[in-house]
Amino acid sequence: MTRLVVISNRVAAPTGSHSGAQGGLAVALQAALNEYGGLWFGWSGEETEAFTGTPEIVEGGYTMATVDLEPQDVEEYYEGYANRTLWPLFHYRVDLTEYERSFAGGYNRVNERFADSVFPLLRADDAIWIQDYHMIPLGAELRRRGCAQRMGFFLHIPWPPRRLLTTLPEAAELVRTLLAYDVVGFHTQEWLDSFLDYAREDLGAAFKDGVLSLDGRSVRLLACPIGIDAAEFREMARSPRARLSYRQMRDSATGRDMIVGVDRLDYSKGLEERFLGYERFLMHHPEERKELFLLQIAPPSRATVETYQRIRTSLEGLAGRINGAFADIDWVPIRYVNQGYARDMLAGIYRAAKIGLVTPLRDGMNLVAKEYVAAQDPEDPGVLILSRFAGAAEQMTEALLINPHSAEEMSDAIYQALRMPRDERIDRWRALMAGVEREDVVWWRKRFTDALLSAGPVHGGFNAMA
Ligand code: ADQ
Repeated sequence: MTRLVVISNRVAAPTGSHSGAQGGLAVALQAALNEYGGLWFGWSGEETEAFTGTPEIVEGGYTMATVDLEPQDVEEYYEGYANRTLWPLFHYRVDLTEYERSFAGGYNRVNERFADSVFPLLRADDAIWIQDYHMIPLGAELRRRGCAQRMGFFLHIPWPPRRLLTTLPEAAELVRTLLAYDVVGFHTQEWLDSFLDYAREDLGAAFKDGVLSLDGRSVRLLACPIGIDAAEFREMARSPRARLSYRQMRDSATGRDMIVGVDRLDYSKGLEERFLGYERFLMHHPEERKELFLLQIAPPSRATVETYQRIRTSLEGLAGRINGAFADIDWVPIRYVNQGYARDMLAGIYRAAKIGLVTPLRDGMNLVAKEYVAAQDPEDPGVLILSRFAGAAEQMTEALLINPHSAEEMSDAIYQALRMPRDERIDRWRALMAGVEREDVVWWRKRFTDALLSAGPVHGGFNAMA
């Protein structure tokens, strides 16, 4: 029977405990692998003095195989090319992008190392699904080693506009490696179109019926928005721990309305702009001011990278300034917390919030927007305020869509959400929830694997995944 092989930078253990894997992607992939078994390969998150290439194997609902990397690998591949070159560039932040040849060299070296390590674990009839920007050239490396299996790639972050991508010295090379796959998936049509624009205009690729052709290779392009496990999340919102965190939030709110933001501490999430938009609201609506507060949960990520240290300092300053200017003896406008919470507790917190403020400057998808909707009380749902620049905005058109750069738009949307009649809140929520449930994580996985399956000859029982 054909196995699903998932390859991504970080992996989560099959026991259910996360081994450092972050966020929604880990949850989504774990669900797929747990259901069907298979192999998940990636970096352990650990360092070693000398790379061995021999993966450590952990068996459970699926097989987890991980390798350690050398310190120089981590510096150039992970902290360098992934976090300081591709992440900012693909989020349109050319101003923060670092163009270092050593980073590009390290990135290619580590992808070669991953290919060497995983190659012996592969079977002829595997279907291989490679995830995200850390591993763009891995498919090409595997093909070079003789892999003929079906291979797909999914990008979890935006694809930048052509003019921005051309600032990357290795752009053409990187894009050509994507031709090694049978299917390449993006969250939205917009990211797909940007990719297509570059491939056609700069490389002379042809495109017909969803298939891109270049240099004698063809690859199917797919817009495939990731979802959440909506049913699980809805249930979780009613669990005892969620009810407890819901009550704690309601009690501590003392009758005030809560706005919630939940994000990794990352400059792409628009946290500074969010604080400024909320500040604008406080300035423009003094009569409403003490009726609400903002809870911003932002666990630090990538703390060794300087741009992340800078944003952390800047946010602390901004929260301090706003609280200093507006707080009263019985009220603080911003509660700013830097820790992670268990998912069921998060569900209770979402449910207690009258407004979900999800305002990234650029985001591949954004799962928090979907989680917020799934956690709401159907009889008295809160209002989602969502950035137009999140991939999620393509699906979630019944949210209050705003430009996150505009403090005024944000302030107006907060006001509109606070005043929104219950009937309208219910109507909008029902439409949003229908989408979150219809296009959930199972739908996403199936849409991608179906495309991967139909891309090549069917071996064995891969159909069991459908
Ligand atoms: P991220 O940038 O990590 O993901 P997002 O999609 O919002 O962004 O997922 C974050 C996840 O982390 C959510 O599931 C959220 O609940 C969780 N989380 C955040 N803060 C938390 C906290 N304090 N405690 C506990 N959990 C917390 C990348 C892309 C996104 C894309 C996903 C999946 O940047 O655009 O949606 O991958 O493809």
